[in-house]
Formats: sequence, C-alpha cells, structure tokens
Amino acid sequence: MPEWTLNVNPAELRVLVSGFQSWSEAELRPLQDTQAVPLMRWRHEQGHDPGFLPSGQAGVWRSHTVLALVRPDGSGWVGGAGDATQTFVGWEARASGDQVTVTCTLEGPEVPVLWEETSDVTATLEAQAVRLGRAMHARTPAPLRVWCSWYSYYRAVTLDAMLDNARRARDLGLPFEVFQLDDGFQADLGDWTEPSAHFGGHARDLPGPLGDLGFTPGLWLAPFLAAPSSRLFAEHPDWMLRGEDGQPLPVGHNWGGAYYALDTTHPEVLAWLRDLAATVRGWGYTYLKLDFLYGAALPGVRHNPQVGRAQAYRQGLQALRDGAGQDAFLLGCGAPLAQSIGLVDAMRTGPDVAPFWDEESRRVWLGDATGPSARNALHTALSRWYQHPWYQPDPDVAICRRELSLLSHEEREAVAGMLDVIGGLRASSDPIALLDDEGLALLRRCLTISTPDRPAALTQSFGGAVTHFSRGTFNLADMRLGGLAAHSYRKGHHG
Ligand code: 9PG
Repeated sequence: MPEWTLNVNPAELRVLVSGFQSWSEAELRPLQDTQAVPLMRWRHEQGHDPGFLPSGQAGVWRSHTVLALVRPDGSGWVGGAGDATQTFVGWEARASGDQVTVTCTLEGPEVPVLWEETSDVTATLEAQAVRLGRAMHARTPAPLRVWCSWYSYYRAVTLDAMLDNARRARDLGLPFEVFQLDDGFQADLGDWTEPSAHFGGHARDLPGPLGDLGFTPGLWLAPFLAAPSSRLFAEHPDWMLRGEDGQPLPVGHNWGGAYYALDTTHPEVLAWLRDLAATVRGWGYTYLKLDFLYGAALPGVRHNPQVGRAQAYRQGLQALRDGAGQDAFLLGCGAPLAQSIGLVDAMRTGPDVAPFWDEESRRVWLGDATGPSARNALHTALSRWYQHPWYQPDPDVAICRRELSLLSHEEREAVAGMLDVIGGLRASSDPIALLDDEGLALLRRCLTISTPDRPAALTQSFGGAVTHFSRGTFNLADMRLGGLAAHSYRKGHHG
C-alpha cells in the first residue's frame, strides 16, 4: 500500500474528492472538515462503495481513482490511477498534527498509481484524466440532446405521453436528437420484455413512430437489478449476488422495497445480459440509459470467487455492449465512474436533478447528499469538471418549466449555467406543453452545445464544491457570498 507523508499544515489545504459512482458526492472542501457518511446503512450501497466508505471523520477524506490537495496558491498534489478496468484505486488523505498522510489502496490487479506534486493542481488533474482516458480507450462522442421521461412523468409514463411530447418537439423544431423512455414501461425490475399495466402499450411499439418523427429512440434499463417480486428472480434465484449468509444480497431500497443484483461472474447471467441488450436493440433502441449499474460492483459472494468485483462489473458491462452493438450509444448511470471508461459513451456525473433546490433533512441530518436535488446535482457534477476525457459527461436535466417546480429563477439559471460549464450531454424532461415562450427560450439555451469550461480557482469555493469557473461563478451556499445571491450563477463573474 503506497503511502506518502507531507510536511504541510493541514489547515492550509483544500481536498478534492470524486466519489465512487455517479450519485456519490464529489467535493472541494477544507481538509479539516468532516467527510459525511450516510447515517442510514442502506444508503451505503446505494450511494457509495460499502468496501471503501467516506470516512465520517474530520480531517480524513476518501476518494476513488483521483484525489487532490490544494495549497492557497493553487499548487499541491494530485493522485490518480493508470488503469481502472479491473481495479478499484482508493485514496485517503489524513490530517494529523502538522502533517498529512496519503495512502492508496488497490483492490484488484496491480496497476500504476500516479502521485504528483504540482504548481498547478487544475492542469495536473486534467492531464492525468486525459492519460487515464487514453489508457482505457475512452469513447468521447459529440454531445447529444435528449428528452427523457423521468423528471416529469416518473414511473407513471405512458406511450401516449412519449409520442405527444415527441410530436410537440418536432412541431416546435426543438433540437433533440434522442427521445428516451425511462423507468415505468416494464412489468417489474428484471422483467423488461413485459409491459407495465399503466404504460398503455409495449416498449417495442415506440421506436417506429419516434423514428418517423425524426428522433433516435432511447430506453432506460437497470439491467443488473432484480426485484424480489420479478419473474427473473423467481426463475433464477441462483443468478443473484449473495451475502456472506448465502442469501441474495439487498443492494438498495427503491420501488417500494429492497432489490437484488445479478452476479455477473455467472456465465448464464452474461448470456442473459447480452440477449437483453440485443433484444431491445432489435426493437429499435440504439440509445440505452443503463442505470443502477453499481449493483454488479458491490462486495459480495460470487459464483466465481476468482473474479474481483471491479472485473465482475466490467464483464457485465461488456456483455451489454456486446449485445447492444459497437454503434449503440450507452449512457451509464449509478455507475462506478472510472471502471466504465471505454465501454460507455456517456456517464451521469452527479445525483439526479429535481424540481427543488435542496432536501436539507436528508443531506444535513442524515449525512446523505446523494439524493435527488438541484443543489446535489450541481455540487457533484461541477466538482467532476475534468472527467470529459473519460466519456461524455451527463450532469442531468435542465428544468425550464415554472409549473410543477419549486425552483426559483436564479436556481433554474444555476442549472443552465452548470450545463454550459460542463459542456456535455444535454437533457430535458419538461412536458413540452407546459413551456411558454420564456420556458422554451431557456430550453433552447440549455440545448446549446458548449465546450467544457475550466475552473478559475480551486482555492475558493462558494459551497463546498468547485464553483469558480473561467466563464462565471456559482454560489451553492444558502447565503449571499462574494456579491452573488444564494443558489445562483453569474456569467462573467470572478470572485
Ligand atoms: C428511474 C430513475 C431515473 C434517474 C436515475 C435513477 O438513491 N436513490 O434512491 C435513487 C433513486 C432513483 C434514482 C437515483 C437514486 O434515479 O438517476 O435518472 O432514471 O433512476 O428510477
């Protein structure tokens, strides 16, 4: 286990962490602050790596793949990984007295570890990200513009609602390439080829009419999950990832209860995954949002104990890629970040945006900032600005409607500013019929592709994240800071 001792006053340093998977918290914080860990144990699986949790301690910060320490002049240290295909690289920085100890733990095959002292943390972090992306043959296609059903219709989505929105988007000339059906069309988690009672059709009925309207059909799947009520679970109990007690391992709570994950070291599971991806591809879906992927990467007892969990994850994802085809567009979500490079085209780089700013009870009192909120989405996606050489970043949807939303004008503009600064995939879920001229103008602005921006400074932060960019400054805090209103973004502002 490599270890470095830095003779530096911990009170002077900020730490930048990335987190395990899409929804985990990425932050830029004073090193002596406390890294939160969710109080609720079941949130560990769903937002973090139970094998390498956030510390929950003051002055101790853990991160996957990358970690940086920043001095007040912007110099400092950057840690990174040379490869992540089969290995989890865990970093820990620990303040003690007038020293900082940094350790790096590998889980999986030996890979090169990078640890550099630098006069410019931003530039070194970006250079390391480029190297990792190249080493893992990253897919970095041009950003797509996607309409997605989730953030308005949630699980109640219908075939009619999809087509109604697609027709309206076409009539208004809105520049979407993809119309993506999200969670709600399927009979159960795992039973993807049977429709839900309320969907009003079958998912295979959608690509034809969407194609006629000029859109690429997209589909959501949580391909590694199985609900206890599903036919998949009933027919293949031996396909599940297990706990030490030999029982299927609950990997999270959603959809009204606990759910399980497939064991991707089982050859029959891999064949089923290939077949699933090929089936939906056969229906006409060439864009797949593959969600809750972390399930296959958790610690557990596997069919083949020789296969490490990072490798198990990777071979499950490879099976989906093989089934979908090289030319399919795969968006990872709820997914281990670096371990997906080279297999996904795009990656969700934060928790879900929601039509409200913050859920303080969960974030502050339960120590869990991985849940849906505009604040959480901005906080994490902004703090991962350097990941565009790994995949096309998806910082999640804009919210342009004013109805069915609690966001203020400033908060909507902050989300729009984040999309511009990150320069990745653009998405919206607003029912087109809810948008008036003002909403449509904001949507068109949010669908304008931009190049990724860079931080102007890592030595300042308005709210515990990377907030100071060359194009403008975010204030994610609940109070006015540096002349910026709470929850706002000001273009052209530096300070
Ligand atoms: C569909 C949704 C959408 C969304 C995804 C994902 O931690 N959680 O409880 C949690 C639940 C849902 C969730 C993320 C986290 O949303 O990010 O875009 O596809 O699934 O169910």
